Amino acid sequence: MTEGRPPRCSSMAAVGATAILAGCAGQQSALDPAGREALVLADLFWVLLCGAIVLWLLVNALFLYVTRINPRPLSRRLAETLIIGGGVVFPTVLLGILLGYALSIMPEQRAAGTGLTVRITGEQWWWRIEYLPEDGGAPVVSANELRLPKGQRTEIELAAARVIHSFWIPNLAGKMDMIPGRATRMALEPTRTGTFRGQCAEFCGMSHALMAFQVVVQEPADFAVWLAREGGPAVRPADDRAARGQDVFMAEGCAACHAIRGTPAKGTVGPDLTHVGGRATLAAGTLPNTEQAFAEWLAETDQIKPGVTMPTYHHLDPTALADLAHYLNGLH
Ligand code: HEC
Ligand SMILES: [Cu+2]
Repeated sequence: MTEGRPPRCSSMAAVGATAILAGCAGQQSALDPAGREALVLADLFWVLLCGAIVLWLLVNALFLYVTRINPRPLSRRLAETLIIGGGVVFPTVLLGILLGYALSIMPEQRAAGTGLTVRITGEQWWWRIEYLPEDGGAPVVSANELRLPKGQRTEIELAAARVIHSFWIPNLAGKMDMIPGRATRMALEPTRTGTFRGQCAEFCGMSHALMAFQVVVQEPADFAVWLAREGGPAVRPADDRAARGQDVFMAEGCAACHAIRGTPAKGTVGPDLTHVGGRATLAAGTLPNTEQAFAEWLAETDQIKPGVTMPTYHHLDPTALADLAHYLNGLH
C-alpha cells in the first residue's frame, strides 16, 4: 500500500519521463516525423541531444575528479594540455564535425517539388490555399485545410497578404516565413498518411494563436479524387432549411467577401466556402466543424477571434442563423 505516502522518486521520474515522451508523439510534433525533411531534422535533434549529454557527463566527471577524487594541484604540463586540448582542440574538431553534418543535410531541405504546386497565402488570420494543376489549368481554391498526396514531393509557394507569418507543420518539415511582397518556398514530401496540425509560427497580431490549419495526407489516388471534387461547384441545398439558409447568405451580403462556386457568391476577401462543410475545423483550426459551431461563429465572431476582419452577425434572428449554419455545414 502506498496510499498517503509521498510518491517515491523513481515513480515520479517514471511519470515525468512518460509525460515527456508522450509529448513527443502526436499531431503537432517535430519528434514524430511523417515527412522527409522532418525525419532528417529529428535525426539532427537526437544527434545534437546525445552529443550534449555526453559532453555534459564528461565535463561533470572531470569536475568531480579534480574537486573530490584527486583535489591536488595539477602539474603545469597536465593543466596546459587540458586547457589546450579540452578548451580549444576538442571543441573545434567537434563543432567542425557537427557543422559539416548540419550543412550536408541542407541541400535536401531545399530540393524543389516534382509534382503539384500549392500556393499558400497567410491572411488575417487564416490560410488561403490554391492548388495549381500541373497542366497549367485554373487553380483549385480552398482554405484552412491542406491536403497532400503521400510519397510525392509537393512544391509549396508561400506568400503573405499584409504582415509576416510563418508556415509550420512540425510533423512534415521545418518552418518557413511568409513575407509580404517576397516569394518564399519549400517542398513537402509526406512519408505516411494521417492528419497533422500546422500553426502560424510568427506573431502576426491579436489572434495569431488562432491561426492554425489541418493537414491531411492521403494516398495519391484518394488525393486525386478529393482534388477533383474540391475543384467542382458546391452541392445544391439538400433540403428546405438549407435553401432558406442560402437565401440568408445572399441577403446578408456574405457574398461580398466569400465565394461559393456554383452560386452568385464570388467574394475573395475571406476564405472560399464552396466546400467549407467538408473541412475538419472552422476559422483556421479554431472551432470544430459542426452546425452548432457555425452558428456560434456567426453570432460571436469577434469574441471567438478578437480583431477578426469579418463582421459579427449577432443581429440575425435565431431561425435565420440556424438555417444559415445548416446550409454552410452541408457544403461538403
Ligand atoms: C468583410 C468581409 C466578410 C464578410 C461580409 C463575411 N465574412 Fe466570413 N470571413 C471573413 C474572413 C476574413 C474570414 C476569416 C476569419 C479568420 O479565420 O480569421 C471569414 C471566415 C468565415 C468562415 C470560416 C471559414 C473557414 O474556412 O473556416 C465562415 C463559415 C464564414 N466566414 C461565413 C460567413 C457568413 C455566413 C457571412 C455572412 C453572414 C460572412 N462570413 C460574412 C470575411 C467576411
Ligand atoms: Cu500568422
